[in-house]
Amino acid sequence: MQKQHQTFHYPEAFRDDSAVDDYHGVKVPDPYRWLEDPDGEQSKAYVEAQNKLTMPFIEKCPVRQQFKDRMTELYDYPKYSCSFKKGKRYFYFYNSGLQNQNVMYVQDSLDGQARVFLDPNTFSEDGTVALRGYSFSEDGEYFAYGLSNSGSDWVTIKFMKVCNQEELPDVLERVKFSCMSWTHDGVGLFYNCYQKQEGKSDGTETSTNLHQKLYYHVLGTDQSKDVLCAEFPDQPKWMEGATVSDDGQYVLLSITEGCDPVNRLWYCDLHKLPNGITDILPWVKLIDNFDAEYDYITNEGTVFTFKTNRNAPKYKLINIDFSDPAESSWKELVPEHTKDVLEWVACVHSKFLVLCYLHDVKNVLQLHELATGRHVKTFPLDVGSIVGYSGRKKDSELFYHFTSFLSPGIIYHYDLTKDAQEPRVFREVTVKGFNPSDYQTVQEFFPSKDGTQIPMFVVHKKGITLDGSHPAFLYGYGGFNISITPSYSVSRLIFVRHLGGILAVANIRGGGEYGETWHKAGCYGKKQNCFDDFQCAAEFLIKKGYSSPQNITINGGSNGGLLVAACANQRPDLFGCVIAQVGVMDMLKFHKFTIGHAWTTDFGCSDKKDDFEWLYKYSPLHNIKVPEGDGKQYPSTLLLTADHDDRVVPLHSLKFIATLQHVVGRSPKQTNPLLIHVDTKAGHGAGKPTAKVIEEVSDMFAFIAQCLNLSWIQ
Ligand code: X98
Repeated sequence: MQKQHQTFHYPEAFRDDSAVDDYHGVKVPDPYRWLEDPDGEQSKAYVEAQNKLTMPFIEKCPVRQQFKDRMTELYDYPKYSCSFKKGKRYFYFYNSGLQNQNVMYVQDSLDGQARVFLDPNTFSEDGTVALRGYSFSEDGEYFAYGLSNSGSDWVTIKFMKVCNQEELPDVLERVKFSCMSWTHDGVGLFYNCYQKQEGKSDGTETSTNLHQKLYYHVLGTDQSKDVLCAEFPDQPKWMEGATVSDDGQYVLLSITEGCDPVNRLWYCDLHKLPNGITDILPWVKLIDNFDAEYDYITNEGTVFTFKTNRNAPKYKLINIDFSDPAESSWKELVPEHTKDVLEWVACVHSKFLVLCYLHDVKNVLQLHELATGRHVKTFPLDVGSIVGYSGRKKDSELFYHFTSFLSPGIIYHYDLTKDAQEPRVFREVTVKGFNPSDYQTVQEFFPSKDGTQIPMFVVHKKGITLDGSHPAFLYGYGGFNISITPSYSVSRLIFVRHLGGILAVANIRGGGEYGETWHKAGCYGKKQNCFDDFQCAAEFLIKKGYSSPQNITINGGSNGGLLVAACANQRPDLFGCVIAQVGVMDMLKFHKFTIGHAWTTDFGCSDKKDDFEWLYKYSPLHNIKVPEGDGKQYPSTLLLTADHDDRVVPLHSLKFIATLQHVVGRSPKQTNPLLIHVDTKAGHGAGKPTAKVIEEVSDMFAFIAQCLNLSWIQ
């Protein structure tokens, strides 16, 4: 099959030459500023025109239907979450295979009959209403749950009586980035919301989210009667999550001012409120700076256990006695590991702690004693990730959910009352029609530009020849302390199985793979490290004979969309195809829209001169140029975004594509497509219905197959 060379007639986009911003004396044109208004007639027509060009291109790719059919077939396997106990009942999530949303089931015992408890599929025809957060009252008799529409971050909280699944009249609106924590008396719960803003709030707006507040809602009352418990009028960016302690006596307030793993830690002793919760709480400011993270684990009386990165970038456990809170009196319960990152900790069966570590991007699960921190046992685990856990202080059992590139999922059950026993496989799923033993996962380490060793997982068919002929799908994220651990992806495995591909996942800097030092090595003025790491990943794949430049697709979403767009600008010669999903593209303006201000902790902010200088150097929108050299062109590019993405608003992708098509798309040597698809009734990704997930991955891999000239291998 010959590669199609096609001339594209990109939609006309008006260039407003009068739109120019001044950053510290530097004039920066912003000709597509009008695209920042999602409701403008011009913007709407522009989106429509782009979709009209993109969708026929994708739909005519011969691989599109084959991919979709195979995806529909292979994705149709049962998916379970860990079971968890609330009050006297057990609950779990289940998806029979292709249901748009996971269904919550209830059982009276682990082997009792399961009944549907909450089925979000009944909330909309097309599956676009999704469950976003939930919380049971301490006795398990009341259930609060958040619903979000079309993928937006906005949430409506509703309530249900558990015994008869009776819907209660309480409704909480204007909720976003919210905690949900009940007081143990079952009277009500803490949650967060924002003041009413001008205009719409359905997730298609771009207005900034400032002045988040903490409220207490008393069950059975109107939201207008909710008690304001914390607000920070002088600190518009502060956000605050409340957690009621395991013993019900305290409420802990974790205050953040962005996405960094640091927080203030205030608390209130609920026993010292003679009239209950009626006003702003009398907070005790235990930690009143943003120097480190303090994550509440549990407490025994006034002795509180926290996971912290205070002087410990790989995290450790400490005890702070609230009756003697001076830092000099803090006790180290489990010291920082020399190499492994302590990712999360849970208290279980009164006296134990479950510690989950990340060891070279693979999870390790351990049991320790709460009283001493002593290591009791390490749970047997294959190479992969723990993607689910349940088991609280008052439970005598725990469940954990394991997955990896080639294992769709195993849920283990461990009964702590029977300590001689090993965890048993509680549920194991297999995917019919896909034999994992035909494939292998290798963890490679390659040097980046500055010599730093970067890990990368590579998944491929066993026995392939490393002759550079294979198409590679290289994924990365590189930011916000987020670690990209092994995961099972049907669409990527179809790429490996039916398009002869190699899957590569690079654990570049900016993530949390080796703790806070690794994260910070990809922040602010060091953001270029992320791009260097990713480009070196591609060069390594080429050097080792896995692939070759024209056969490499790079993919990332959100901060990873920024990553792949910046890399395409910097090294267009290194990649054949770029798929940037919901990316941050305008690094000079991201802080102005919705929750963008919270990302200055990784990116910095163009309001500051130093920050402006490094942001301007790599901002995808501001660094688009025609690749130098005869016949050299920009990789085939597909941007994906959606109308209800209020995390990374679509204007980032729209301004980027307008500039790309204007600067590069008009060059006669540019025959590779430069396209965008703007989905409707979809957001940043959370809660996306299965039907939309299948459409999206089919579009992506059809585009790759078309642009890289790949044919379907039966
Ligand atoms: C966010 O922007 C996360 C947004 N966000 C939350 C919640 N709390 C937050 C508190 C402070 C700052 C941001 C917060 O979602 C939250 C709380 C309770 C329940 C649910 C949510 N993130 C970054 C992001 O989306 C990185 C990952 C999280 N980005 C998009 C970074 C650049 C592109």
